[in-house]
Amino acid sequence: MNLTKNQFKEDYVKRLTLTFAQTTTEASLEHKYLALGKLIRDYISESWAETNNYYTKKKCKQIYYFSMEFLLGRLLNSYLLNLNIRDVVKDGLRDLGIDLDTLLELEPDPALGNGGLGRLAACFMDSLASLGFPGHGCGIRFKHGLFNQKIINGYQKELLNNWLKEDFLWEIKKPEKTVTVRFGGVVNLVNTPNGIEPVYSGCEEIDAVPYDIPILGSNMETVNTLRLFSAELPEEEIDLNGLQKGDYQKFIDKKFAVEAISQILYPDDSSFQGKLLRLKQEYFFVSAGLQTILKRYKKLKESIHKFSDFVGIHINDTHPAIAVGELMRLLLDEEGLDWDSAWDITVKTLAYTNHTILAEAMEKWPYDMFKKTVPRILMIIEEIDRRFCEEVSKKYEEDYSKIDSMRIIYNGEVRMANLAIIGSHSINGVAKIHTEILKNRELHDFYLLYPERFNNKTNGITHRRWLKNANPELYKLVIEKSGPECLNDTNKFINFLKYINDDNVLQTLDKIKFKNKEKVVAFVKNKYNIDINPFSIFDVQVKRLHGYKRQLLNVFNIIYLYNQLKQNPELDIVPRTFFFGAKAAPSYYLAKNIIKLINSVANVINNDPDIRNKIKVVFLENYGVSIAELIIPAGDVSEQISTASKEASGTGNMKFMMNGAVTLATLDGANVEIYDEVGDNNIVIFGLTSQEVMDLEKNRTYNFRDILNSNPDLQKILTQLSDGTFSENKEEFKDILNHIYGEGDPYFVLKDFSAYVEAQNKINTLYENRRGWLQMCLVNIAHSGKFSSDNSIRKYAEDIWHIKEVKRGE
Ligand code: 26W
Repeated sequence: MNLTKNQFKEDYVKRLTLTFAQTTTEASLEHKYLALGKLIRDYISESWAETNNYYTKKKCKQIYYFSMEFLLGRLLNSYLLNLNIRDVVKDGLRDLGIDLDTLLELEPDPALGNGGLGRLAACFMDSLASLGFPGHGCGIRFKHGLFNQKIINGYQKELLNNWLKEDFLWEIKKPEKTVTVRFGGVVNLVNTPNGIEPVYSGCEEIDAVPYDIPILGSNMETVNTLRLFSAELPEEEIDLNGLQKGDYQKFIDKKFAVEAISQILYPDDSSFQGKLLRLKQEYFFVSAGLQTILKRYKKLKESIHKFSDFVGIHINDTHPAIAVGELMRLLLDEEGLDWDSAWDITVKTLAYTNHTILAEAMEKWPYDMFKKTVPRILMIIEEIDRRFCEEVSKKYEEDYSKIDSMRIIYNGEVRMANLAIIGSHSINGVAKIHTEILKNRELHDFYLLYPERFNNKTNGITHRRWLKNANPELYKLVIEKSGPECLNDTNKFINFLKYINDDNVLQTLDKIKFKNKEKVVAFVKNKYNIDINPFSIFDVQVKRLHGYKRQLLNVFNIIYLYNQLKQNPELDIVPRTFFFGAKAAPSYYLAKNIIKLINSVANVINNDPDIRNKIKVVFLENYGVSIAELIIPAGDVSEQISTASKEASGTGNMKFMMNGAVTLATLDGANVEIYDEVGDNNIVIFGLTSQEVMDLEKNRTYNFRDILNSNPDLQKILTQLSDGTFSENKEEFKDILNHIYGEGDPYFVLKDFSAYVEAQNKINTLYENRRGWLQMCLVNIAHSGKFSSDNSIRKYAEDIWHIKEVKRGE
């Protein structure tokens, strides 16, 4: 937008005075922040209304991205950047004696997601709006987001996240757009003059109250909507439940049970637990979202048969897969369509993305729980299942194993992935290798049945948040050198390659990285009182803690290095600082035990004078989007070391690459594509391949003892886990030891250990050649544009959603 400094100052002072009846000198920092936020909201509002009106007027096909999680991160700085007024605002505030960066730090970071899946949804929202696509988000307004992690004596403690403690600036409550969601009760199908109709009795009805957050595009005209629903007790219920009769307890219990639905985000992204409340959450936002979409559709006055020409709905993993049943219900019961028409519309409207192949994370609901909670949906799913079996048996005749593997209801469970696949016209994985594994192994039978539905959409990240906002100096350099065409097309980052031999550019890169590292040094000193060396290699592994992500492999190498340095303090290595940031699911004991190990190892190493500060270990508490924005720009080495075949894609790998780090990786997920882009000389690859892992798993031929017996270094490390080296309590690391000795090292940590140590040595050698290292960083940055979520979204738009960019002027 066009805004002069003086206009901004005038607007700001006015906003502050009108809202808080204070001048800039009297106002508290909090009020200064709030006034700025409210002013920016004003700036956005007009375009927001215009965008919506335009979409309706032009009847643009709109996409709704249904996701249980949206890990947005702070929004104020993004809004300023996308409005292109950050510099004006910063200067204007400075004139008023206010520091913008201090205000930005006051914004709460809404953590409405666990990790990769939720952050991907947020990147996609940004790209949709920035490219001018009509695409909105739909999810839950959790009162409490992902827990805040506190490390106490090395252990993870979970504290309640309370991001709504102060008003959240960016949401607008829309009570008039409330819809009703129905749970439980009994449904009977009765014959009426209008045909068969479901009659409900004894159900529970809940209000889904929408809160809208504007998603502002960098194109400065599109403002899409993220609509999050909150569960409330309907007003009539308050009466019925006895407020007037004085029966307060009953009322309180009921209100509590209803509001529970949007109280808290499940913090587990590693194992499916089949909890009733989670099923209710899923149905709650899916039903509310679909009802809203249908209401909007009615305003277009188009035939319901054309629904999928105007609406596309994307299912982000299986969490919203119940949409298949709910959309069928709405079309059959509310719109009065026949089965075949309803089914045709449903499949054409829905598309599904798979984000994991870990068996323990697959959603399978107990049949009885499903039936009690959403009886009408179960009836419909049973009919879908029956028809599906009929169709498949025509094709495969008596091959029952095929039918059993694909049908939805099986063994007393409702399998949500199967439901999503059968009810969608498109099924995609999130990286080439992941999609291949889906087609050839996990979902092979489905692939044979519906080959045309399967496609790959490699993940991406928004360079606006992960470069422009997190690392503004590097962004400036890339744009300046690679040309303005980069602004609209990150593929043009590749022009940066021209500077591969330009010493000035290489030195600038070096300086920018160093400054970013100094910021981290100051943060770590201030927060943990640990001194770290900005000249050391910043080796970073930040992501959820999970066995397959193998933080354990990283720690084992650190212990190995420690042992080496103890034996030979003169050992010539480049100083290193190992950073970890990771939350563990509260009930995931192995993961929590690994956090304790990292902290215990850190404590010993950081305080051992023999080590002479050659290595340091830092655990960054409460890793989330905000910490990521600090640490990723400072990373030299990006640790992407999952057991091959297990990480669907990864997106941290792309963020580090874009910020000029060298990837140390297995050939897993999108690492494979990063490798293909930058080539063998600009990445360090090690370890088992996916195929090798899958073969070992299939043949069950892996025996960790074979490795252990021939590797004294590993023997020593495992011994140290129970001999008092890292903890006085010799039982301290029993979950880790059991993971190796009891479970047989399921993620091949020991198997890949030597290769990893060798790869780390290679990093050391590469880093010693300063110029060569900087050239690698440059190559990585230049190729990172390929992994912008703008590219991913363009492909979703073209191949799956069939939507076009909207230019309002035209
Ligand atoms: C237990 C319920 C559950 C199961 C799976 C909750 C959450 C999940 C998610 C699907 C896990 C997830 O976040 N997957 C990650 O998705 C990213 C975005 O596609 C990928 O980059 C990661 O590789 C993948 O692990």
